[in-house]
Amino acid sequence: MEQQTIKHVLTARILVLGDAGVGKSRLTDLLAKSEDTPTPATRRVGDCWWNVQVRLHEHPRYVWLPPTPEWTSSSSTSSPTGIEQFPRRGGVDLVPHFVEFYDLKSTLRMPREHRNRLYRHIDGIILVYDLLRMSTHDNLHDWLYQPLRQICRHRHNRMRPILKRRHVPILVVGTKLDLLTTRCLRGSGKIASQLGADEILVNCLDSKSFEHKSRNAGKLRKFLSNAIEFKLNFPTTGKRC
Ligand SMILES: Nc1nc2c(ncn2[C@@H]2O[C@H](COP(=O)(O)OP(=O)(O)OP(=O)(O)O)[C@@H](O)[C@H]2O)c(=O)[nH]1
Ligand SMILES: [Mg+2]
Repeated sequence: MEQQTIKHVLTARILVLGDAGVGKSRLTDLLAKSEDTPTPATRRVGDCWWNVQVRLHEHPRYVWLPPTPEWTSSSSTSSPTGIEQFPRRGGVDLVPHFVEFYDLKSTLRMPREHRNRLYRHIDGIILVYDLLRMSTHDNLHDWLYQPLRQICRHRHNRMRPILKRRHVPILVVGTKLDLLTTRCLRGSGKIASQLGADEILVNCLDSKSFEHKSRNAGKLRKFLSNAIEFKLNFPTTGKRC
């Protein structure tokens, strides 16, 4: 296991976007809650424009171990030389990372330049809509446009949209599942299938919505790991690390 000090722990930044009142803040409370950050005071990080909450995420990283020769008898049929090929061996290291969730305070009108400065450092995006108001789902395309432009320009050095290629990881969350009485889900018309992203439907008021080993927790873990991979593969140049 690699020796790490707190100074070496990388931070992935996740943007939480959606219309006012869809449940971004309640959802962020659930996402940032962990064994290490059980109370709001332990996970809040100050920022005047954003509600920022932080948690730890253990990212599995595959490590190769040095190859070791395995000698077999000369009559062995598995290798014509009597020596097995040097088999590659490996194991999985769990590397801790900080994850910061940036939840927009929609009552504040933030200068565009200020927003863009954050967007270029974003490693994952969570799009939030209210299952009872499908107009909030349709507005997600608009929410995504500016952050994607900044990420394309500063992480991929491209002006054109990169949704066909490896884009920044995106997770779509529909909230207020507890209040939903009829099915209003539209399958292929949904933004998640257009983006090839995972989607989670939740009740943000239920503290068990992301319970350990649940399906939602699995999707969240996969998304956070993808965000860390994105950070490592497409680093930004700038002051933040
Ligand atoms: N029943 C139910 N209520 C919810 C759910 N998610 C959020 N709410 C309620 O919806 C209201 C708005 O939730 P917030 O989390 O403040 O919404 P927001 O997107 O952060 O809103 P702004 O910060 O104004 O943009 C609050 O009264 C929440 O308690 C949910 O899944 N189920
Ligand atoms: Mg809020």
